[in-house]
Amino acid sequence: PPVSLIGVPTDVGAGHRGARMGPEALRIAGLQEALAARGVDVVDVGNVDGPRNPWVGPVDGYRHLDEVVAWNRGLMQATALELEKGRLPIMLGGDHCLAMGSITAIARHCRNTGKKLRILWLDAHSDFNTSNVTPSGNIHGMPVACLCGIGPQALTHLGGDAPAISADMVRQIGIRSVDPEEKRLIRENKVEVYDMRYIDEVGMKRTMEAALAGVDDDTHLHVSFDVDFLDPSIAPGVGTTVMGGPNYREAQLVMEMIADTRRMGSLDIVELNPVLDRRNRTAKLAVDLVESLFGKSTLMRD
Ligand code: DIR
Ligand code: MN
Ligand code: MN
Ligand code: MN
Repeated sequence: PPVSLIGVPTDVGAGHRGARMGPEALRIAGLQEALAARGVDVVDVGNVDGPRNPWVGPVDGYRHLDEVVAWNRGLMQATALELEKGRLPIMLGGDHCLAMGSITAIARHCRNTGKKLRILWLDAHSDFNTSNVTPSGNIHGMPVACLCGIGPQALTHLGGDAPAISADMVRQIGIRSVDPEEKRLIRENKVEVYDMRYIDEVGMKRTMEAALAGVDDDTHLHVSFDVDFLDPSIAPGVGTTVMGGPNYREAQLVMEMIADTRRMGSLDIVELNPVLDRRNRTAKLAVDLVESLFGKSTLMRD
């Protein structure tokens, strides 16, 4: 399908400032040109607007809650608009709190069109914290919980009714940093997690086969790609790096196997922080991986 790039220059959900520059870094790394070169019809619709980052501490367990809500309302509308046009939205983040706005719109679109929703959450973190267990108050650590209906009313009910999704739609891959109480919530809610130990023991190919099991012609596949999923040695441009992530070849395989399903209907690229990067290499790597998501193979295959 045709693609729409939506810039979401927010870092109000993060613990570091700079992810607000992520959309420009991805543009400068040539995302639109790379997709166009693959024959994809791609337009850049520009940036969603939202409040500035007040850079203050948590209130009742949440940092910048009002600002996070405002950004996500705007993004939810922008995402819905592109989906209604039959286009595949790519969210250029921006911190991972933006997945609440994008996925709330995507889940509603799926309900309206009778599609099943499968969400691949590629991340070092589970992002399933709540206000009473978060160590930081940073809302980018909470979007999966909020989407599943656990969180502040303003975020759980972004789309009107809650929950926006059910936990059984989610597959988390690459996980290696989960806070102690967050672990309990993940178990309670039965989120399917393929952590790094699983990937080490079973291999990335079988991990992806498991995560994609059941995806069929009636499935809308949403990929929420937190670039801290990648090993920090290849992706230094993120605020919360965690050692021991997938290497370049494993990441390529993930993207190629997603491309093979031909079911990807939307994509978030989040947490890219150019302030922490070296010569924009993490953005360039993200573009390289997105090319694979759109069918560019590293091998001589068709
Ligand atoms: C941590 C970090 N679990 C928190 N989360 C991050 O603050 O909730 N998510 N970095 O991407
Ligand atoms: Mn559609
Ligand atoms: Mn994340
Ligand atoms: Mn993360």
